[in-house]
Amino acid sequence: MSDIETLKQENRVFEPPAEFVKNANISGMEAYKAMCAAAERDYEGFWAQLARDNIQWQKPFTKTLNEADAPFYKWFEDGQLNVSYNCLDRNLANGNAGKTAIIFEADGGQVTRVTYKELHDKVCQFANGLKSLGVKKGDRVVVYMPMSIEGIVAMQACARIGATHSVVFGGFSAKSLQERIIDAGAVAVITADEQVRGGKQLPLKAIVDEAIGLGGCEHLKHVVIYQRTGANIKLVEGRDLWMHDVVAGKATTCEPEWVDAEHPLFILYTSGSTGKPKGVQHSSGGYLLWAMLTMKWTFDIKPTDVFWCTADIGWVTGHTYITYGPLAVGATQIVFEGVPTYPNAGRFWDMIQKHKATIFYTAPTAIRSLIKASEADADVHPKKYDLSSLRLLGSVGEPINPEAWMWYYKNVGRENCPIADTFWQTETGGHMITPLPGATPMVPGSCTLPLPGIMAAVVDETGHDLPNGQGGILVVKRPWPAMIRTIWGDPERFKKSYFPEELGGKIYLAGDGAVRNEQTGYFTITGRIDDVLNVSGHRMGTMEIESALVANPIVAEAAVVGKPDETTGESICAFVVLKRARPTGEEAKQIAKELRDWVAKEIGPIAKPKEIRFGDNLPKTRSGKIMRRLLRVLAKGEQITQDVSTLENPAILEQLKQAQ
Ligand code: 6R9
Repeated sequence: MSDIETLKQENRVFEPPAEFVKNANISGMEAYKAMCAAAERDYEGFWAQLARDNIQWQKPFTKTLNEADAPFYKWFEDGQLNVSYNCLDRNLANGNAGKTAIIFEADGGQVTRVTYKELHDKVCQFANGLKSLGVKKGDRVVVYMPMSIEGIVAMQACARIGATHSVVFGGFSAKSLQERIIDAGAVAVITADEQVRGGKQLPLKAIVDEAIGLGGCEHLKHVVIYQRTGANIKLVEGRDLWMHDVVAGKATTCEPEWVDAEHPLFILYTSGSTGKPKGVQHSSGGYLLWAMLTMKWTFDIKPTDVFWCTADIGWVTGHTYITYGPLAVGATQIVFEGVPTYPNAGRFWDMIQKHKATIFYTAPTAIRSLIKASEADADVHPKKYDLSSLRLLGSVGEPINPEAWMWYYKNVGRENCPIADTFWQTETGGHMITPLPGATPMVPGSCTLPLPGIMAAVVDETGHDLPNGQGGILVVKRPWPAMIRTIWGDPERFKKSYFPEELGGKIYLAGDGAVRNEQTGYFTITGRIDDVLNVSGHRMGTMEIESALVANPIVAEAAVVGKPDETTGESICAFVVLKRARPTGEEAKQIAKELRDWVAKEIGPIAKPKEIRFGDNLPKTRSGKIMRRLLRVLAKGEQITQDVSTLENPAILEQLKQAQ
């Protein structure tokens, strides 16, 4: 039975623990429904009130939502604020100066703590340093950093001076980095000498050099390097500077640059259905508001919590739930440099025990791999650790299958912690559909109901509502403050990708399929409806990988599809036609390895196909379209039962059936 089939029959319901409900920020379903009703009644008034109550505005806004230029919506447009001020200075003023902001644990286990005052001072010093280099409001700065206090400092310092950051995940290749530096028109790159993961030192600065060496980065003036390992690296005179030199002697105060609510706080590149990644542009005011509200609503954050989001700052989850959300609400959070399996697969549980984490937010792929590891080695089973500090769990990045949900609930949460299965996207800025831990009865595998103010729906291809029980496409019918503002440099693509004419041009197309339960109306996400794969919670465009493959001189054609994978959710399967004869046996293995390494070099190791199959050709229609749906069936190892009569070359299917 497929996961979707199991889910349709999933009827286990888990009520939130009574004790949790009693103390929750949103307590009980009635409270949730009342908030939803308030948003329905007066949509703008609902958001305006929240924005006034949560954000410290330098200049209050008078207009809430401007729809004149839809879908280029504007929120709180005449208000002015500074995001870093809201995350740091506000906490100094309200008694949190001496509170621990970050508990940083390095790969090797060393722990460093910084208070809100210390973090504020570091951010101000670096902001002053960036200013002294000539970086100013509106400039773009690429951040290519390991998980570190300094990574957060770099992002916050950009926000402080009104520079727009674009974080590139440390696993991306020189070529991917170069493309992003060019697309963003960055004036500076902030990086580290190396990163440390799983006991290994991996280069970062050398990759920056390689990226710049590929050309086209003339707008780039500075490379600032955080010294993480002390490795021997080359410095380019007049361009490269150590972070410690940039901050040396700088003042620990820095007047924030007040920006309009719509000022772009960051650009974050993500995969879409074409080869070129999209620079998702976010605002300052609306984004910050949602980061704060979802910390309060979904994570029920309280002053005494120790919050831990295991994401990397290179992904949106690390932006909203590490760099911005937790700080804006004055929380104490854990930041982790390493990987869940080093020095052993008990690392997460050990850290929860040691730092007394109360809220733990991770990805299904991590949970599934830790289930496997704890089955192989009882010593790393969560039961072996004292996890009694936990009161709430979260999941993000991909659908969590009911089996993994149950394991997480029983073994990590000891049947006493609600699980927030949070559905959202880079484009949405924060959570969209999720149980509220003190209100929503949970069903394993369902992200349940939209947050108050989020008008999510399931519709057909023409934008008409579908009845519960019928699968369709997931949309959001009204704009919300944290939504994507545009695709950097490509407003037309923004409109086409997210507000297609077929749906009327004004409702947001998420790119996922969904179905609502007939009785409860609960949402279950059925997966992407476009050519985007989700591998270990990382978004990868099939076209991106195909372009990388065909860029190799020996490749004539390539088609990439997703294949269900027990641990990573989906895995990448590539069908490749070479310019020479189809290789078999050892030769095929050898070439497959070369191509895998090639993709790692072109995009990054996360994009490496797990499987590569060679054919004399690909299955095509008479008009020459590759029939990917047939390739998906072949990748799964299933029999083709679909109609193949439109296929020009049916014989090719037999050849591609065989895995190498
Ligand atoms: C936050 C993040 C977005 C895509 C999204 C969907 C999948 C994320 C999910 C989920 C089912 C969940 N996704 N959370 N699917 N249940 N709780 O992951 O952003 O990297 O942009 O990925 O991830 O397919 O469209 P991003």
